[in-house]
Amino acid sequence: MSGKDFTQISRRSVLKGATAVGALGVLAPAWLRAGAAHAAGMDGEVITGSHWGVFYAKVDGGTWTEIRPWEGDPAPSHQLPGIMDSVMSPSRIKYPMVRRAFLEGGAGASPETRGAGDFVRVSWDEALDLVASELKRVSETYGPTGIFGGSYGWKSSGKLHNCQNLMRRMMNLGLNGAFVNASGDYSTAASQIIMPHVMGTLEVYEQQTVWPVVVENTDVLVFWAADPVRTNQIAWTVADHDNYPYLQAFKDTGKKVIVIDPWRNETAQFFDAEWVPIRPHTDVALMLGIAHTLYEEDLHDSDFLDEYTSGFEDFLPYLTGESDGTPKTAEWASEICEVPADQIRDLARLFQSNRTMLSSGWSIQRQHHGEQSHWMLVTLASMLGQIGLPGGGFGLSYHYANGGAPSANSIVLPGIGDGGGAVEGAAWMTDAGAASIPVSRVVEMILNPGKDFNFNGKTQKFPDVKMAYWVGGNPFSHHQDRNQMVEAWQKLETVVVHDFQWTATARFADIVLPATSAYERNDIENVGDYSARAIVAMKKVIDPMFEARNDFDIFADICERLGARDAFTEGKDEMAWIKGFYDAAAEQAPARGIEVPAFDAFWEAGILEFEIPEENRQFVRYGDFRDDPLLEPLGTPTGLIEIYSKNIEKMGYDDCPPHPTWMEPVERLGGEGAKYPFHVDTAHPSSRLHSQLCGTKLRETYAISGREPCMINPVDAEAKGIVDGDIVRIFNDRGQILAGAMVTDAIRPNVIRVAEGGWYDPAPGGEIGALDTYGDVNNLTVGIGTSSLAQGNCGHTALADIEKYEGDAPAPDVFSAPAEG
Ligand code: PGD
Repeated sequence: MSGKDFTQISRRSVLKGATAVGALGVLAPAWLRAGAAHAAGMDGEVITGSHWGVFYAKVDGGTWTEIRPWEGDPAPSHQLPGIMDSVMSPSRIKYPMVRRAFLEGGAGASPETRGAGDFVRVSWDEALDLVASELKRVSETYGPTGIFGGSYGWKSSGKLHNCQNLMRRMMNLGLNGAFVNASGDYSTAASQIIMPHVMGTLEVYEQQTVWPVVVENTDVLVFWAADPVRTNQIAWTVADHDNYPYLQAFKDTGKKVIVIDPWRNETAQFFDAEWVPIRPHTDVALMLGIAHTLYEEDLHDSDFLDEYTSGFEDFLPYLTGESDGTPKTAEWASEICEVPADQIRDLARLFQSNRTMLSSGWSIQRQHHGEQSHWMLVTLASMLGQIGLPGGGFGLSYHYANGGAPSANSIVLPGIGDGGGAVEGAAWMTDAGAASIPVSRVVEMILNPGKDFNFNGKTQKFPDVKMAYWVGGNPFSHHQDRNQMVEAWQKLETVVVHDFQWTATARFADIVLPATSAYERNDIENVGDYSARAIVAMKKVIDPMFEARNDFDIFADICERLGARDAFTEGKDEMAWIKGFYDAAAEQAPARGIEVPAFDAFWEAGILEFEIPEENRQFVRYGDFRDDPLLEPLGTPTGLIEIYSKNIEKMGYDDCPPHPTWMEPVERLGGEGAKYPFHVDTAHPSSRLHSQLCGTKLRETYAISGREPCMINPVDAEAKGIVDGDIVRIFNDRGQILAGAMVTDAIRPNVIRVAEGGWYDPAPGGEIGALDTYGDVNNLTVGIGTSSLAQGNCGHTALADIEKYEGDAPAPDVFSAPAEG
């Protein structure tokens, strides 16, 4: 892939993608054409938007026949054809379905049959009555903490059909807020708790020093566990892809790019970068080794540390070894991270003698003791003294949603509210348990009601949850330690899921409601999480397939049964809500000195673009703070960068000390007692968004022998007798999966890589511990929290072994719909 030129691949590659998928048969299947009959009459081409970008959809006789990117997209995602296929795929949920044992035996009956696919089709009325009566029964029987409504996930773009807000709106207005919520996310849980202590902001979702400044000023660009070429394809709102021309521009300068990662990722290949194949989970050690060299060679910036940071003097004895007898020298670090000591010292000198941008991804905080990684990165950047200088310092979001793309002078859309939010800290919660848990603790909560848990300085009790309601997420993909999760789910009495795809989460539910996809309804969204450079009318492409309904209408009907319909809908229909959001945003226009069209004109045009002011092309993160730390203090207790945090010291956690520290993870390569010889890298996929689109024909462009690919180094493959294309079994004490071997020297020895998001597909029988026939890597990962501080997920922490699978491998069975009963 090296040598890829984004300005040239752009639309061509998508069309090529379309051809590739077309070659697999992009023609609508027979059942779609039958289902499309009721959509007849909608013809022509409409504009809409998605996590993958803005695009046009062509409809012929009510059937969606073509997809092509918006001309304003500089680098359309090759995944676009998968979107069209997701609407038509055999894994589409067509009707309301109820698990047979639940229907016949009542809530909680035969929980071990969850996941077995034995469903009965019911009418919408039956299904909605059942959901409403379960909501009432569980809250009346178990009180306000009986229902879990912390449903997390990447749902679809759109300000109205935000199914998670809609679900909580139903619970707030229909159940008086009596549900357990969740805080944080699976992406950045550790950083978004530690960074406010260190920098006074979340950091991970903030604007970066913008790309034009980086292209012009940065001499050494370091991607530390970051792969922007792959991950900027998608965004939380609608992807703009504005970073791609800048990546190309940086490449054209010929300046130095270093990628620190166990695999030579797509970004390393694109830049033909210097690759530092670090041992996974040892980045803090490498950073300490670099920091020690800076100190030892008197290369650190004492003036910066004095003026802009607090607590370096308390960290220093740890760095030098004065406090624990272990100097964190390059040699010490090398032993742990397997980067040669000379190279560590060279990196220190290179960073210090050049304008260096340390751009980090998030996987290094999505692991045991993940809080330490970004804290140490900030400490290292502080010692280099370039924070707040053009092109220097650190950035935690260049790889996400096109962070660092200059921001437009835009109006910003509001969205549907959740109707009030759960009442955290209310009196009734203190006895019953926490009103909200850190999101990745859901399984621990279900398995341990009443147990104390720590979180960012507070101790609370896990509530006793009996019912879970999930919309817009796939926890049977995103959560760790799958078998422990299956065990927890068996404790629940009732599980309700809305989705448009038969994900494992839907298969493990009792009541499954078919939601519309984002392409079967109208909505509105900003384009570009950071650039906000347009607003797109997300126009309905086709009528809802089969019996799919909008989450909004489903929840309105449930609220009707709970006596809260009017409060829920406020008497407005879909287009009235959308117009309301637009009109509210339009009120910002005069203050911004811009004019925007009236709603009808906007809707007709389909997209409204905004100018990027010149000053926004010069933005330097922490430039103001650097100019005047007294007038522009950080939001930390000292107003400075906290290398030592007295607040964290007061919490007294032994798994999160008050300054950045190398802490052994629960398991790692080279770690004491490491039981298995391979680290499993679980990076994000190239041709899916988490688990989304795994059920589409796109899979046929990457699956190996029908399974999720597993990268393995040729040396390891030879030792294990594995060749390219073999079906392999990867296993540890937590679980076992099948995968397809991809032998490549792009991955370092002793590390194998299986992307997260492969659909969980336990072999027939489905008992706990069953072989997963497709390759959901979260069968192998640990389910513990990062530490008492953030309680984030450890999705990248896993050691395992691998072997060639002998015998007849069971075929994956998850990419179709269960029988209609
Ligand atoms: P998605 O596959 O995006 O995964 O976890 P997340 O749950 O977000 O699931 C979204 C689901 O929502 C899909 O099933 C989709 O069909 C459904 N959906 C979309 N639109 C709608 C709608 O309008 N209505 C309804 N009802 N449903 C809808 C992702 C999570 O995984 C994240 S964010 C991260 S960063 C983590 N990454 C890793 C990792 O790197 N490594 C491991 N091992 N594990 C991870 N897990 C986390």
